[in-house]
Amino acid sequence: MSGDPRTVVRKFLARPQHEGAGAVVRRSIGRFELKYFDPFLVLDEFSITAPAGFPDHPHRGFETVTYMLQGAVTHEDFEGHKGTIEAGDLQWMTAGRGIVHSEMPASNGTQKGLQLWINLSDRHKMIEPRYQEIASTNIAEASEDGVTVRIIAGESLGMQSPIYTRTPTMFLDFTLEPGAYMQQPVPESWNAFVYILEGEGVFGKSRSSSTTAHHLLLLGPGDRLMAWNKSSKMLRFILVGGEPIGQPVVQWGPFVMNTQEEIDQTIQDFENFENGFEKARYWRSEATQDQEF
Ligand code: FJE
Ligand code: FE
Repeated sequence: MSGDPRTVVRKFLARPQHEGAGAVVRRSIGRFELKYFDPFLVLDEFSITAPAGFPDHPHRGFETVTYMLQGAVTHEDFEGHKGTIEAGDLQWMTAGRGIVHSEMPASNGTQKGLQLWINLSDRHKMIEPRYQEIASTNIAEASEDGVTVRIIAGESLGMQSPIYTRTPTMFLDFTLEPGAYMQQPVPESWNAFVYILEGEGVFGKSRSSSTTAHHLLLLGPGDRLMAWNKSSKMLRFILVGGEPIGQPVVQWGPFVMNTQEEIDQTIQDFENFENGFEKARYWRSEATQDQEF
């Protein structure tokens, strides 16, 4: 490879905060100090224990990617789409012009996972909603020299994910045994980050200091990432990259558009059950039907 490897330019520790109804998230992208990392709007490492969860709420203008780490979450939407994702499973939801759904715990104990919000360009904000779901057993996995990678989106070690990414994106889940080293190409024009799930690792340069779990590392320019596990425990992290959209972002909670006018229109559409929110008028999720929120 001819270009330079990417190095770490900023580092954040994601501390727990409350979101939804009693849910706890470690938010890295989307918090005050890092409002947007084009095209990424939010990265949450979430933790929910019943009765906590994310009851009926809308989305418009972006995609949500939910990747389960532990336990299970049931989602239901206003079109009657319903399903449960368990540890290792993936749901890639394109909200497009509008989704209203609930995301609630589906088993005892604590459900953990990652949720990433990926922006859509102005041309794609109002597309039809779409789901892509992959069960854990069907996620491509490759291993080589102490490195195992699960390919959520994009490609690695010669294997490719079937997920279609409207905004070009790569999402790889790496596990490195003690002593292992990895190298992964990342397109030069893309923004990319690492989020550490478990253990500690050295990223970018072999001689840099190591980073532990729940840290987000923003990567600088370059054409690949190098990482080392110099510890005696397993290292697990995700590497995510995306093509920047380069357009203005106006966000109002779960609605992400390009202008304030479009946000005002979206709030009206939601309140009047129009332009994609028609089915929200009489819908309430089964999970929240008997409850008051
Ligand atoms: C949301 C607050 C929220 N992170 N991680 C405001 F919490 C949410 C939301 C989530 C969410 C859901 C899951 Cl399953 C996992 C999450 C935030 O639902 F959409 C808004 N607007
Ligand atoms: Fe949601």
